[in-house]
Amino acid sequence: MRILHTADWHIGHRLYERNRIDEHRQFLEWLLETIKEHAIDVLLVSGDVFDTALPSSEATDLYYRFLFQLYHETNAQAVITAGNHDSPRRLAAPREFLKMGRIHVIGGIESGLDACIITLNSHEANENNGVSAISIAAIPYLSESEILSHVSFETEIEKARRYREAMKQLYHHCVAQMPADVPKLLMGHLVVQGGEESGSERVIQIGGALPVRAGDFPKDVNYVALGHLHRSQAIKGAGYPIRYSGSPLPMTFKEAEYDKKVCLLELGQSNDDRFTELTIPVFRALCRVRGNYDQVMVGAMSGDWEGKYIEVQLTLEAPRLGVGDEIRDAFKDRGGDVLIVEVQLAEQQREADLSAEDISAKSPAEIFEEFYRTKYSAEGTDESQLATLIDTFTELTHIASTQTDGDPS
Ligand SMILES: [Mn+2]
Repeated sequence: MRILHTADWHIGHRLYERNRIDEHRQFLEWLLETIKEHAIDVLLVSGDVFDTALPSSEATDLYYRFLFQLYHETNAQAVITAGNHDSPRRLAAPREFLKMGRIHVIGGIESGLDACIITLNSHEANENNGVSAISIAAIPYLSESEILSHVSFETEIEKARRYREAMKQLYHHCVAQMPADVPKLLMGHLVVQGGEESGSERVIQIGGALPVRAGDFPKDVNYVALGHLHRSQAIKGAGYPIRYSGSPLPMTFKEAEYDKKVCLLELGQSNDDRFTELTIPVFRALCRVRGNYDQVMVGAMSGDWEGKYIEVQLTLEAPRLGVGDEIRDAFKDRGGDVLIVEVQLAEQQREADLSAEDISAKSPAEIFEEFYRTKYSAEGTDESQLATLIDTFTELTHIASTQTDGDPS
């Protein structure tokens, strides 16, 4: 049985006001071809289908056209969950109708956890190494308030612990409800400790809730298909693959520095599973150009910028009027579209380099203290309050670094 895992499509996303619908259209065309080519039985989409809770008609149209093609042109079934960017109710509104097309959509958990457990049968059991059914816990994004009842006397630390504990219980409950003798897959749209953010995720759990750890997921599971972090990555420590597929499009210029992927899982008999990654083509290149004025202009005039989006990080000795337009025009002459010109004065650049050096020599508590003093300097620092805060901060970092029942590497 062949499973394809993807997440964080963010259809409708705009990059500096540029519409990316063509990139999404090309991705979904590629995805459909990939599903056919690899004879995929089940497509998993682990949240953030759309970029906003109220997607445009253009974005909605693209999504439903894809679902129709998936139904019409392939034998694949699909399981789609809501992420923090989606409206759970809106995404799940056509669920009964989509079910007729082998597409299962889970928005929220208001109908109970058992409604999130989906058992799928394969069309061609014999061709699929004898694996004829799988069970999937399709858990959508759950906010802290959804999963924790409000108890006002709890400290923040207790609350954070309870979130982690609640998520752990939730997955254990699901696995306990699943048929014993079929492969088990878990879905989730959350942060698992050890995962690397890339800055575009809008992670709101962190800071409040303690992240779930690899070791919190139940045993006797074949694969965990995660969404939320946009960088494709594996989380170690469970004895089976826990993967973030990552987003198919780079959401920022920084994210364009690594490959975008979908995950292919082939379930075999007696846990003989095979896992591979498929690299998604780049539909529109995102390029970063750094340097002083001369370097950037030479780069603009000598490069091939046709169809590319460009971020320029320009270092100037002194402020200079109209420099942004000059740079935009230079790239435009060679087919490039400059989305942003970030100007930094050489003096600031040197200061930034210095403080970056500084930071690596300091302890987290020292950095926290500095941050606090800078942020609240105008109000005058309450030293005893600051001392208490530093103690709490140290305690928290201590908890984070000593609880190693998972493998944080
Ligand atoms: Mn996302």
